[in-house]
Amino acid sequence: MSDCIFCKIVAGDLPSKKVYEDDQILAFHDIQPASPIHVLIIPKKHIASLAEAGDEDWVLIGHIQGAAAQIARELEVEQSGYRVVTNIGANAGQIVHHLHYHLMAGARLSPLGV
Ligand code: DGP
Repeated sequence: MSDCIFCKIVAGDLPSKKVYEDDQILAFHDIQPASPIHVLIIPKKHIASLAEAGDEDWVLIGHIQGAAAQIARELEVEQSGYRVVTNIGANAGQIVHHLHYHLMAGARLSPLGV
């Protein structure tokens, strides 16, 4: 999508601090980190959110989850713990409408909730 920030990052039209990349997904540091380590993991394919994912996307989404665990290992936060979360829609605070998983670590994270 031409007006999607994350599609522009995938295309290389916007810079990012890459952590991991393969033919299907990209991971990079969040520009506004909410924790000492805050990485975004996205599919290269434009999917607006988990709610818009189709049956054909589940393998890709599983791959993102696996990559999250691998990245956490490489960032050496596996032992201390980390969070992987995706926001869907307004109540969850989704701002960028390209599916992304936040990998957050490096400090004791606040509980999920309101
Ligand atoms: P969400 O609220 O779940 O839609 O989170 C979007 C995240 O994306 C937010 O933590 C800030 C981050 N973000 C927005 N624009 C950019 C950008 O251009 N580059 C990077 N690296 N992160 C961005």
